[in-house]
Amino acid sequence: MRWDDWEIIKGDGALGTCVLGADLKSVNEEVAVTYIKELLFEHRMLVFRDQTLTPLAHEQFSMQFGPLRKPPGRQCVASTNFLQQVIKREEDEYNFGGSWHADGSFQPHPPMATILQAIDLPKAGGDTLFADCVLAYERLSEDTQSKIADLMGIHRAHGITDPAKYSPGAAHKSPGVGTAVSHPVVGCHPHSKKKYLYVNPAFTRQIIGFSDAESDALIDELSMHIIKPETVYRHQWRAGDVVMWDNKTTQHCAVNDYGGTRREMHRSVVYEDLDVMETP
Ligand SMILES: O=C(O)CCC(=O)C(=O)O
Ligand SMILES: [Fe+2]
Repeated sequence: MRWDDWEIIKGDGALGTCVLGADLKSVNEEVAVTYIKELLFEHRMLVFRDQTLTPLAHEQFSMQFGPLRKPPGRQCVASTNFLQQVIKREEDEYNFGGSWHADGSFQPHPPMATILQAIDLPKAGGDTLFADCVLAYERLSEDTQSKIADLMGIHRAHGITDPAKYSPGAAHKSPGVGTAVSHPVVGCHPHSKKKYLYVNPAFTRQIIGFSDAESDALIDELSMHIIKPETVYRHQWRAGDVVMWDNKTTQHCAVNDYGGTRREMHRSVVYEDLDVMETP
């Protein structure tokens, strides 16, 4: 089916827009890529059902949106240069992405999008939660919107030295590792121009100019606001699902509720060309 015949299904709630009829392995024209980008920037997250992407096809599909980068120290899927394997084995306790976060917010230029494909799913559980940070911003009171308008947050990667002990709370309170970077608390999407909240409990460490106590309180308040049920979509994975999210205007959390079972996903991370970086 051609891109202009795809069916776009969207409910009234946050996120979860489904694109039906697309076969991502045959997306190779610029016009189709541009259309997917427009859909992504408008809906913030897209669910493509019934896909049959080989690892190479997943990588090639992703590369059409911008340069790919692989997080250092992670193994690539065989025959690919950038496709990351996200696996939780039967014996593992820690799951990758198990606390609320925006990918790479600790980087000076975080990725534009992430494209995740289900490879091996548990029989039950293993959903991913997605929060709509544009809707979260719009649902703030005007007072809060003006209070946070010019604030900057410091982000830093968390250092998981003992994954089994890792918990979202512990990550938030830990000093973190790596270089600190700062981003506006209220971002402005470079393409849709929509404002979004950009604070997450995994990587946002401090609000510049606030005391530790004030800063913790505001990060907690905004983080809790972002993950209210009205702003969250819960994706129950099916075999063949590929989910693509705008990494500025959404946050996500992989639910770790399938102990003793294996789960495997393939993941590509797309960056923007440096000349079109965000200008909040
Ligand atoms: O495994 C998942 O559902 C999501 C993991 C995650 O945080 C990511 O791929 O960025
Ligand atoms: Fe993630």
